[in-house]
Amino acid sequence: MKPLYVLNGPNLNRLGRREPAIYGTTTLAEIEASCRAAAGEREVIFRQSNSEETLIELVHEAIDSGAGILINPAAFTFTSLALLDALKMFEGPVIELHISNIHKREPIYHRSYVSMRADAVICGMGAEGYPVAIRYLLGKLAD
Ligand code: CA2
Repeated sequence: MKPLYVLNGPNLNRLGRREPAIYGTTTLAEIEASCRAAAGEREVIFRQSNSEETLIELVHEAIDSGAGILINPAAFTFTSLALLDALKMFEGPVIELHISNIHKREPIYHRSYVSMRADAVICGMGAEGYPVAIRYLLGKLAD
């Protein structure tokens, strides 16, 4: 059974420590645990990188060996055509996730390149969105 890739973009390694009013108090390690619990038997490859290049290489890895992608691209959401191009090469389900509700924020956060490829977008559910997205991916893969 191919794994699920859960990819997290820049600064998300600092979750739980700064700006709790926007991003909550859950750490990325706790989010990882919630993803693994939701995935059950399905392997989860959970990664965070501050580098666009590394995230693109992880998408390439998923293209070769992943069943689905859950990605919180953080700031690369709004800037990275290269990440969008990589995701377009992936044939399985792609979920874009944001902890905060990006549409409630400044206009600069409203235009997502990644949404042009994502099959579904979750935002504003806080860290709870991650296990919801994992369950959705498992359902899609079982269809
Ligand atoms: O809400 C999200 O998950 C975001 O993807 C987070 C990004 C932001 O650029 C997106 O608009 C929405 C920023 C992540 C910044 O990471 C922090 C981590 C801890 C504390 C403060 C910021």
